[in-house]
Amino acid sequence: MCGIVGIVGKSNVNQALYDALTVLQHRGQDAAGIVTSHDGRLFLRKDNGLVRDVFHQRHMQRLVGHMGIGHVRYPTAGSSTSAEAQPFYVNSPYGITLAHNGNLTNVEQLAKEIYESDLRHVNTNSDSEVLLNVFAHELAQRGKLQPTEEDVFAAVTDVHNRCVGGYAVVAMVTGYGIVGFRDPHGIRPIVFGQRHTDEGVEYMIASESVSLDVLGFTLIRDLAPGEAVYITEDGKLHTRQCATNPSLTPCIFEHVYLARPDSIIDGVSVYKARLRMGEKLAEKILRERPDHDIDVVIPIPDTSRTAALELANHLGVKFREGFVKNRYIGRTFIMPGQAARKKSVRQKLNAIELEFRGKNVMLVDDSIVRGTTCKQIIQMAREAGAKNVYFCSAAPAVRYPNVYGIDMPSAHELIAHNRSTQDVADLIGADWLIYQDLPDLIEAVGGGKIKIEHFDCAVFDGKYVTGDVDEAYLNKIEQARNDASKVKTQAVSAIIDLYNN
Ligand code: PIN
Repeated sequence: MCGIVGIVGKSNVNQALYDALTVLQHRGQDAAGIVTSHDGRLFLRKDNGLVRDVFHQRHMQRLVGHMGIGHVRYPTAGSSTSAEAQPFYVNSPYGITLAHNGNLTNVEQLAKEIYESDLRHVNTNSDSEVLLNVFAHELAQRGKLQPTEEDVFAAVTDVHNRCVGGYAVVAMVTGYGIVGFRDPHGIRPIVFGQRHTDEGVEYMIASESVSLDVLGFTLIRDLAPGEAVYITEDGKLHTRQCATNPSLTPCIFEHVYLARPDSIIDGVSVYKARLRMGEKLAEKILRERPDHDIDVVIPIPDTSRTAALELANHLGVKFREGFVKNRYIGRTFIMPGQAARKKSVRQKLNAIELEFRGKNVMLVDDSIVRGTTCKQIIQMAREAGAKNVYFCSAAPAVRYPNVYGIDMPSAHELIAHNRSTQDVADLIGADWLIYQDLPDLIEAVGGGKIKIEHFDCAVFDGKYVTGDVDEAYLNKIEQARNDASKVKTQAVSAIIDLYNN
């Protein structure tokens, strides 16, 4: 998961891009980058780290220009080098830079085509650089010295014809404008908006509406699946449906925990969706155990709070903050001769004992992925004196990997893969485990004022909306991930190696 932003402004956009990236920081803390364009020149700063650590005064001073794009990256297996920080750059045609959120499922085939047919060199193992080269190649095919919006949209159509997977993209064509586009299933989110200044109208394209709000932009709308928006350097806005068969199946996990609650995705308030998740969970609890003995509902901070609050309301049970999160977790220093140690849950969360002692507590989290964190949290609740520890997940059991840009580990790392609810309850040590039912989650997100019937729910039901993901593909990425973590080879290159063999 990553965050992307693009701004065409009337004055320098460096500060606005920086601010927008800090608002999107929850989408990726691994690397950050900004590129701006001024007088036909590009200015780029990108590196590993948080936005506040990557950009210093001297970098910001260099990032001049009235338009630019930015990116924050989430760590995925094998993507930790600064060379893979985005935006990526390719010099021909025009000088194009690109930032991408998502993942291409046919990257190995594209990488081969780019090298063998398009005669282009890709310098990293990132699928985003592959995507950039496909877009650049297709735009170059128009053979124009000055590309028009028609040329840009035709290139996006060609990208849709060649690229499969989940992708929300911003790309800057130096000296001409910024294009944003969304894959034909609309898996990953992307919105655009405008703000009025004394100098004229400025436009922003971003992963989430919250970055528009915070910077004083008004949301115009989400990009439709397959649609592109092109804003020229002089501030003219064009939109076009570039896919032949678009259909909206957005990633439901954005609502579970990826997106900020104050964002609106495809017209649905993430906050309201989470409230409804809590309501649905309460109904399920009352169906399963009408005579439940829950004394108190306690969220595991932060994402689950909204669902937990509504769950408690509907059960008529007290909602209490039983865990306090340390907002200032420091770096982990690697000492000579020692391997890097992960911060323990205990360093991040502390229990308020009086909320647990002698009580039957219902802990609520947004999801259970590996099950490692919740196991430790349940243990903490017991040590704080809880009589019984029940556990509720606002999402259904995560049983299958994500292939559209969320770093959901390979199947064998998922605690619920090939396991029943009771198996998982036993493994995490819960006295009772309740998962949200998938139809309830779909209703919670898509059953509000704005109706959405179909979502990408692959992590829950194993149905991949792009239709190209089969057992063999999943085995390949599992193998690639293992290789990546064992010998630190890059996931994409391992896929390519497997493909070539
Ligand atoms: C919570 C994010 N949320 C917490 C992510 C833990 C699964 N985990 C998914 C629960 S927040 S585990 O946004 O950081 O507040 O199942 O893998 O142990």
